[in-house]
Amino acid sequence: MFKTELCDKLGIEYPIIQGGMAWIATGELAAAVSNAGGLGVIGAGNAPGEVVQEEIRKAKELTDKPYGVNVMLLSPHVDDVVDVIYEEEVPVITTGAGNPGKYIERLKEVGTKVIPVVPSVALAKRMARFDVEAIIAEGTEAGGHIGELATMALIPQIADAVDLPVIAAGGIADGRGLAAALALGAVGVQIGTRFVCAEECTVHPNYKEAIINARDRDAIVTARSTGHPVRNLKNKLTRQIEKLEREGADKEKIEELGVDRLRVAAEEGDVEEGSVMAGQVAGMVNKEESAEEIIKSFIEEAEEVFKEKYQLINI
Ligand code: TUI
Repeated sequence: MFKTELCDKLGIEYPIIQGGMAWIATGELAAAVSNAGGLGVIGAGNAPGEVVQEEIRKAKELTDKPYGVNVMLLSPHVDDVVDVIYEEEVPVITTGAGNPGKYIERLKEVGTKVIPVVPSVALAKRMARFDVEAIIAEGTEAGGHIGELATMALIPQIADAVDLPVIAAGGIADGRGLAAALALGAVGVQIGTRFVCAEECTVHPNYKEAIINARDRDAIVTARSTGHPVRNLKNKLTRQIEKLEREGADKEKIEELGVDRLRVAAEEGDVEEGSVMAGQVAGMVNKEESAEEIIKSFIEEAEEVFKEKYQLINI
């Protein structure tokens, strides 16, 4: 009903990839999204190889469908994580915060498809020189570590610049966003914030509640002065960081305040002292639902958009 070339490329039913969110996207969530017809993705973040392997094995037990792992290329364990991905013959990896170039040839041996996440045209062009399957273009509306450009401006520019399928990320939380992304030249979407509130997501319930209670202007950017801006929900931590930035504190001091804070929010459930990373769409996520319900609603809403458009054209 709603196929694009991404579905054929990855062997999935719907053109929806789940964001590989560190400390949040476990094997359970990834398997649930894959079982619902999307591509579920385990977030490796800064975790050691053995921990990522455990999550991969969990996902393999829970689904026979294709799934992925997000490799955070700044992780101190990245080489071990790539060894595990090779050993487990993971079908797809998405990558963030760097260039996966040096790993690609080896991963091809076991059939792993590589999809880098990029925030700019220059980086998209650099990744396109390698044997990658597609590019995820992530706009500044996304949660976590972000680039400068908005999704609306980024997608068409990357789609024009590279001869690869483009997947849109950042600022998309429902079928209207999926339809818009396709109109801009994307072949699919990556969804983070809405999947945090999936029933199968094992993140601390306080984290989900913080997103459900968030309003339109609550997902703010902190740590801009460090050169590594992060989008997270307003709380005690963001107020502390903002105060330091106003006072012109050293980059090191501000970065120190952010260390380990995602774990504090996601695992311990301390949503005041921790970093509750979430996208600008947090205000659109108003309930907990199963991964299947989320994917179904995306598809039904996007179909509705195209049906309405089709009617308009024919009036
Ligand atoms: O990676 C993200 N978002 C993230 S990662 C994260 S967890 C984390 N934990 C500890 C330290 C750092 C992160 C939370 N949110 N988004 C994808 C993304 N990738 N955004 C920007 C980039 C990117 C940046 C530079 C991709 C490539 C790149 O290349 C640089 C180069 O020189 O090759």
